[in-house]
Amino acid sequence: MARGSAVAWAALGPLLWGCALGLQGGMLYPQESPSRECKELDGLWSFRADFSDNRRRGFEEQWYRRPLWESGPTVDMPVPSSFNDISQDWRLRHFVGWVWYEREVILPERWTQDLRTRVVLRIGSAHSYAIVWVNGVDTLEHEGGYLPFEADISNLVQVGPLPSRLRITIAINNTLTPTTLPPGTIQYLTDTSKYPKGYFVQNTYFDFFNYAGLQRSVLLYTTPTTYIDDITVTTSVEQDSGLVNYQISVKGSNLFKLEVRLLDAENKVVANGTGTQGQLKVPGVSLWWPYLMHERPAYLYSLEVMIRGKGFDWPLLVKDFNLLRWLGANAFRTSHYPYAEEVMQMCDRYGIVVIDECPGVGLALPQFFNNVSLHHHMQVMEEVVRRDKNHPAVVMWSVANEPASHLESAGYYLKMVIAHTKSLDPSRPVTFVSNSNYAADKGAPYVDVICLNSYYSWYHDYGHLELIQLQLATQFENWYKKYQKPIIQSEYGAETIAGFHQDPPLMFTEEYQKSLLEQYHLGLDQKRRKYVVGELIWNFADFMTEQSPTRVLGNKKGIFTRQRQPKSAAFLLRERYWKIANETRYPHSVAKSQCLENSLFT
Ligand code: BDP
Repeated sequence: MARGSAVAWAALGPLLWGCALGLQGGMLYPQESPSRECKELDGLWSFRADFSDNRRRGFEEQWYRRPLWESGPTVDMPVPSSFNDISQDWRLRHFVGWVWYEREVILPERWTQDLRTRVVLRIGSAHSYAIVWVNGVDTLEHEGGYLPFEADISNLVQVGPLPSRLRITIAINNTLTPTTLPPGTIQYLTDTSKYPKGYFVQNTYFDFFNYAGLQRSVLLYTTPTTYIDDITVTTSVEQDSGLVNYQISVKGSNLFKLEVRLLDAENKVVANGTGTQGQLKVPGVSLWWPYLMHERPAYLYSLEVMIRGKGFDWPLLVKDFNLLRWLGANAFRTSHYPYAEEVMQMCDRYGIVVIDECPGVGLALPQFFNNVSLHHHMQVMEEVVRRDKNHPAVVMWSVANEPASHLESAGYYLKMVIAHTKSLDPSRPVTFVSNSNYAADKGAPYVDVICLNSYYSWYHDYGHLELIQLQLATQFENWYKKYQKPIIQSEYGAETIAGFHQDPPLMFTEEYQKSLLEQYHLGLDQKRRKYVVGELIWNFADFMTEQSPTRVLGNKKGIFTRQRQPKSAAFLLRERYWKIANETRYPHSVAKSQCLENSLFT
């Protein structure tokens, strides 16, 4: 955002909001203010994995009733982090079942004595099913990793004599079932000549390691008892004025007076309002604009981002955004689950466009398209939209990655999830990412933008880079002829082991990755000014997967290593992205790329 200029949250075009969220209540990101305090609970928690045969000893012995150390040994576990990579115990890395976290907190006296204060416990994410106890009292349950959940615990902490310590116990189960998102299956291997009794494995149908635990921040925060529960902001532009429509939901009392102030990047008030809904007008508005994006044609170019491990990590986050800016990239898809809220805030600040994807990945088997899954999937979309609706960076929702969309049942399922998402937010396009054939795909009729993953000269025609341009052109032409919709190449890439070199290029070398991308780019350039509106390579950085003969310490399609060092392809992409950015010297483009300095709820 240009400093000193008036600012509104105008996104890429006029937005109309008809949001009717099914979920009760909002999920605002906690921010300190004169009336709200936060207490982060990041740091060391006590931890135990329940290795008992049925994984239920913790419930049978009610571990939540007393301090965890009283029921057996515990280990230190950092929060946020994935528990899998922390210890030297291989059993924990591959553990499936219930793990137990515990942390004691001393609360400020005011929080427990002042009955005009609400105390809320908020968990940034717990993968994948969580039960929370506060001082041994069952307080909260949540299904699904990657999204926040919270509970008002005032009643538990504001009782009688000061509870000097608050004990928070969280049991988390990372088991994936046919109705979780992503889905998975547990397979018992019963051949006793090969496997011990009761032996099972968890099968997943996606290509990343099923990291689990408290992977995002846990915190306590306060609000007054009459408080703002949710804010929905939509924006539009009228000549040089920005129009900010707001809807505020207040809870706790009907006796309140609401004053609304819109602040710019320097915290100067640029518009005022009153009441729970209204419109603010910002004359001479400076619009949010994607990094290096020109207007005609607006084009997304970037990499899919897969965050290492899954524990939220500020240094890594800032490094990744510095890399994105170095590359000149202006977009990514949150493959294949919603990223931490702090990532979304960085996208707003740095002008990075987001295709916001829910954890609808691995919908590979016919049995995954059932009514229970559909209901849960819709609920997850409600949670995603509720959390991310106010981010100007979010330009599109993605409800799934590579579902088996050639199935009739998948067609109905995708139609319903997409329709539901549109009803939650009519202002943004909705898509899912397909790797099906254009003639067979049953979900494509319902999307606004066709997103395609293809791996020419990687998963087939190995080594035959000379085929890419032909096959890519055929792909684009077929899809466009059938649907006449904008298309994004949402994945393409090649596995590359940093330091492997061979010329002429061979698979797995840095030269092969570069040449493959070059061939794709030639193909993309043929369609770029027509209907292809974005190219997202797979992948930003190498990432961990389950073990398999096709993965060498994880997926190596990154243009950066897992340690964020560039492979040769990173320099190729950097050149390409900056060239595209400079092609049109539109005033909003390179010279004046805008990004927001402040998050919405300051
Ligand atoms: C695509 C998936 C992605 C994988 C990628 C690959 O969407 O999650 O990591 O293939 O195989 O099909 O590298």
